[in-house]
Amino acid sequence: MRDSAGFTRSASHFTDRITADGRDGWPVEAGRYRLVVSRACPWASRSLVVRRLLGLEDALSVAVADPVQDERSWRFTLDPDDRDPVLGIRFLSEAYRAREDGYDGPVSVPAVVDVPSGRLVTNDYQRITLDLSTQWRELHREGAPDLYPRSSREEIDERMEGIYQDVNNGVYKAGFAKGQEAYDAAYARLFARLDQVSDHLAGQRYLVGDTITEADVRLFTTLVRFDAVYHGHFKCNRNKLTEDPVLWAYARDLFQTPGFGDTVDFDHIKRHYYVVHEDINPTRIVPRGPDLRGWRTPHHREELGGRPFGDGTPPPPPPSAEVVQPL
Ligand SMILES: N[C@@H](CCC(=O)N[C@@H](CS)C(=O)NCC(=O)O)C(=O)O
Repeated sequence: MRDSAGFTRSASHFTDRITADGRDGWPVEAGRYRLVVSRACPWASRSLVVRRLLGLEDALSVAVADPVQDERSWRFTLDPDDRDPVLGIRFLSEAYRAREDGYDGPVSVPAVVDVPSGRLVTNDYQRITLDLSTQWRELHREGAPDLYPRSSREEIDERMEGIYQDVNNGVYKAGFAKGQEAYDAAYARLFARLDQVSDHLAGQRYLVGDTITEADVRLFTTLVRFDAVYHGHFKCNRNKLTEDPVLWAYARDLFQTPGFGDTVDFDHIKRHYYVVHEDINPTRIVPRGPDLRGWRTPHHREELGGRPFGDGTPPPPPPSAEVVQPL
């Protein structure tokens, strides 16, 4: 984009879509794309959960970045030779630069990269999961749930918007607030929304209808980080998740549902936030707590009824290469 001074400002969002009809030049194709994530990142974790629920592991391979970025951002230091074995690159920024010559803007995950050309296709985290649900249908596993059913999209969108503003992004607004007033406002909105969501979930198992939808995936990825990171590091400390019986049971229910908890790596989560955000944690000390064993305890949410996968079935266990150290 050109501004009045005439220099070219790099786009920080790449919003091409991978679609069934290939309208942006990127048709859905098994094996063609690589999803680059950090297991620490809530936005990237959405795509990991959705990919698991839909059974897209074979069709869309995944690269997991080191949870701790350096000054060159996300890097593949968990892989042999510090290089992603499929893309052959050491830093995610290389895929951004393959897409846009000289790119020096933000490098974020999730990112989907075209394997043959090595070029970034999209880092549009709000869109990626919805397209996995609606555009990649042909490659879904048998029994995959419909996470974004047409008949309830309006309600799903509305719930997701409130949760995005006040919860998903709300914790960041509190954590990175530069002054008391901004922090107080974010804190108030966060807990007001969580109270509202908690009331709603007291009487029904999932956010919309009686099955898991994209809205649940998006709420889950924030809740699962709450006590480990947001409560302390981001000062979201009116109460812990474990102190809200409804939300805690809801989060455990999802955690124990195949496709959710098996994507979660608390070690990556904690190290990313506490080590990378030096401005709010200058010692970079990673706290030992909290005790995470409660995630595996019974939640009793089945008593509310609900059909987690609708007419579908739960996904099988993750491929062995993707198994995360269990709690
Ligand atoms: N803020 C990103 C959404 C995804 C995001 O924030 N990802 C974080 C990790 S949780 C990221 O990659 N940030 C860039 C960095 O930390 O270098 C965007 O607006 O595109």
